[in-house]
Amino acid sequence: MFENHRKERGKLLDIKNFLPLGIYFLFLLTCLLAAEAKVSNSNTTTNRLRGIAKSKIYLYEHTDSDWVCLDGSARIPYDAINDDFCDCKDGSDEPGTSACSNGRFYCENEGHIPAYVESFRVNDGKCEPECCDGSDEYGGKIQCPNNCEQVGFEHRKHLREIARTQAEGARIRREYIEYGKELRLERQADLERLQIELLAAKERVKERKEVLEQAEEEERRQIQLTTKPNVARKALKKCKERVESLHERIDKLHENIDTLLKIFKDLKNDHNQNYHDMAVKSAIAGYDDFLKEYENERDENLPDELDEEDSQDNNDQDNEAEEDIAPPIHSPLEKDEPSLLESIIDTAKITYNDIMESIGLDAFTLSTRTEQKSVVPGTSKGVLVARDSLNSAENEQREIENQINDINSKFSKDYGRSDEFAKLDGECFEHVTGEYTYSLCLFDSTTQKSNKDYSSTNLGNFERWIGAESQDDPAYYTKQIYEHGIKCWNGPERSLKVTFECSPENKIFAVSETEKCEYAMTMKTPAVCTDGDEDDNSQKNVVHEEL
Ligand code: MAN
Repeated sequence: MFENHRKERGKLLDIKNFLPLGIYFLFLLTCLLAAEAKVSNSNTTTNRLRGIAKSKIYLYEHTDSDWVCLDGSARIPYDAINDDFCDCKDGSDEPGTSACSNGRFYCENEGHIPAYVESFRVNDGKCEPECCDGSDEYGGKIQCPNNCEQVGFEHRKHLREIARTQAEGARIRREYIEYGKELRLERQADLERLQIELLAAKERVKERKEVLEQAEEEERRQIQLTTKPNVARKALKKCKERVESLHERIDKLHENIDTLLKIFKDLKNDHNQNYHDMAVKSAIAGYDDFLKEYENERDENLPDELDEEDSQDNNDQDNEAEEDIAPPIHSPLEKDEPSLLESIIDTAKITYNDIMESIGLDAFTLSTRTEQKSVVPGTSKGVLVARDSLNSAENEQREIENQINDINSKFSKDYGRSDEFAKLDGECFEHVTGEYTYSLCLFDSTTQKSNKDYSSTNLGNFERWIGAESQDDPAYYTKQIYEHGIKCWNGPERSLKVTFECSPENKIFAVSETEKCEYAMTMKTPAVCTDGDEDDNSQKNVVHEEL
């Protein structure tokens, strides 16, 4: 190919061999050649520099020696630049034509911003949007208008809008940072206060445990005091039951006697006295004797009055006995502690009862205070109050510990270089796509909900920041990963990566499933907006076109 170019250049040189044909023709020809050379030189210069950025023109300077490809892959005559024939491996000899597949054409785009398009798009009959000046279509296949003034105007307007939203985003971000700082200070103060409160709460629990132990000890003592009389009371109850059944038996016998007496009375009144039956007379005499004795005996024992007293006694004792069987859980309002005098009397009564029981006179035992106040373990007023008090102290301690754990877990979260994400902790956002509604609760979890049956699938829980390897890299706080979501059938556990982009508003911008059960989300947030005045050297985010 290099030879081809040399050959072209040889043909031009042969033209000079015609000069010796005549002075007239020589003069005429000289004038024509001079004129042609002038036009050709200016065309050549234009062509040679076509598609080259102003800043790169020095690389294409015309020298006496051959021109060297920018990658050094070949030496070619200067005229071979932009001659529509590709000589250099890097395509650098054809910046203004489509001859090299790997070349780039530079559009000046005056009034807008310059741009490069791939060489194959030069003179392809299409106006490239990147070349608003139409310079890529100089071949004549199509006339492309120069729109750069208008395009540049729109572009500058767009840039101003971007700058405005970026500045607004950065302003909000500064508020977030302020919020994060205050929150950290508040939490620090809360933590210090809670730690002091925890010490006091622990001390309270310790004291109340001791009080409960004392109350339980006192209760045990009370129970011991009541155990012995209770045994006696149970024996007494059995005796009373026996007495009752004997009373019933006596009543029955009285009834029988009354029946017999009535028979004898009838016999006495109705028998025929004229018969002088000795057996009848003897029976009537026996009846009279018995009746006299029976009535005397009944008068002496005054059975009705005795019965009444007995019955009253029985009732009283029954009540006491019932209390024995089901000892009362005495009211917390009752006075619990016996006075010294009461204790002495109780002790005397117990001793007296022991003696009476040992000689078989159980019915004459006396009830004691401790009997009336018998206690079920764990139910005495002292124990109940002490236990309640301990429970409430333990609850307070637990509550304080929970609050401390909560704060510590928040402290352990990385809210960004300047705590700019603290404000968004736990905030949830949704994004509806065709089939699913995705939601993201920042620093927590992310889900995919079916728009058909509303079933919800966990896509993962917050793991860490992944914007860059190092935390010092400004990009570090631009991406998060949520992992260990519900396992994909025949696949991995679901996971989601979020990329944050600057915007004054918090919103999920897009979600896609890049691989099966691996999701990518773009979220807009002011938390990553900076305007160059950042004191924390955060990354300067480019606001994306969607703004
Ligand atoms: C559900 C969704 C999809 C996922 C498949 C995998 O349909 O979670 O995003 O690709 O399960 O089976």
